[in-house]
Amino acid sequence: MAKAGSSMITLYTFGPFFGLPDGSPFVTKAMLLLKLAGLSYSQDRGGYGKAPKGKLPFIKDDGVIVADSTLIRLHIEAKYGFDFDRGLTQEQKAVSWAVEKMCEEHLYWAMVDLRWMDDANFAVGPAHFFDSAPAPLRPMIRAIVRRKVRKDLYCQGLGRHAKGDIERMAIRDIETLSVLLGNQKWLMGEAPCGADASMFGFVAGLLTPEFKSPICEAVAARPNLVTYRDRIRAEYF
Ligand SMILES: N[C@@H](CCC(=O)N[C@@H](CS)C(=O)NCC(=O)O)C(=O)O
Repeated sequence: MAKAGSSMITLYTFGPFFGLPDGSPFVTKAMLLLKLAGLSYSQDRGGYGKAPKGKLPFIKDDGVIVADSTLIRLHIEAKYGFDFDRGLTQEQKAVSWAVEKMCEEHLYWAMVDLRWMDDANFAVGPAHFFDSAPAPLRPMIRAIVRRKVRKDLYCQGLGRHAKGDIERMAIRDIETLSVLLGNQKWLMGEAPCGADASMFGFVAGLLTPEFKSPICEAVAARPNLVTYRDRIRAEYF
């Protein structure tokens, strides 16, 4: 079992955007997983072009590459013996896994839709991901990537629905998070579990004031989600 502090871990990120630790909820999740496990890491913003699965995050840990935030979690658990869900009952583990995957496989796509497909949100948000590209090429790069994201949304399925329907379904996710969190500090009580890393990434990402959407308003209208974001941000970032 490797000891925390004995390894060199590099986390490949997009970089901080919109006042968030990273523009991506999955990268933010990986950061919080590493922090919760007490592992120090360095960040490298230059990894997207060599990402083994074409997505961020991925890590390099003593030369071993692990791509995907959930596989990073499993790697930390296996290599460092850190159990993110220690102390949880089987039922709590099952619920927290379901919550995490609701965020990542459903709410995420609603977040992509509101950030990328709404013209005003795109202009204040993802359009800036390409600010470092040469000015004459920027409009073309923005249009190409936006077209790819539209196609991803269509292939995933959520992008086939009307905007109002996407919003109604995403707000059900938000209600679920708020009800399950209740008055607790963390999703499953007094201590963080694995799903909190993911939930924080999405709650924080939806609370950024830049983006205008009923989905973001639904998060902002739930004080327990706002204080959850504030508390974790203050303690870990
Ligand atoms: N299942 C992956 C999802 C990661 C993901 O979707 N990353 C997005 C950013 S939020 C990405 O890198 N997208 C770039 C692309 O699709 O080209 C994980 O958990 O790490």
